[in-house]
Amino acid sequence: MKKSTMTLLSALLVAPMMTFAGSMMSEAPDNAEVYFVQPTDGATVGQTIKVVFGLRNMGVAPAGVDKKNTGHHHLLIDTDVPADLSKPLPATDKIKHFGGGQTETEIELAPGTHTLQLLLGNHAHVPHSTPVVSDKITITVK
Ligand SMILES: [Cu+2]
Repeated sequence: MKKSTMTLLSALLVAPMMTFAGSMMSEAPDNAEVYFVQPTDGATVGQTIKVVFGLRNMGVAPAGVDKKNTGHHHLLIDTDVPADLSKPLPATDKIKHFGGGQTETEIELAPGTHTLQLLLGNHAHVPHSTPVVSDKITITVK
């Protein structure tokens, strides 16, 4: 057998196993939905903002708890959803984790226009295979 054929064969055998072992993603139901209860899109708010997270057709579980059809909230502030959703979400000033299973928070923002978006992550902070992400809302802080 030629070396190139062997390489191809081993790649074919190894690739599916690596995909399985390497993926930290969880499945989400098709009708899963994450949204802001408050604030609403276009709202004008003070500098201390109560944010309430809504989730339909899935449950909230703390980080570390691997239970089907659950996840925990991540609040994206003035940033886009990361391009690579196959990895755990970083924890930054712009990506806040609610790994305790919290469904609301209070944030402080400077006066001006800001965007907020919610993205659900699984037990390992990885977005689901079909990402459960809210609309991006814009608020004005006075
Ligand atoms: Cu997280």
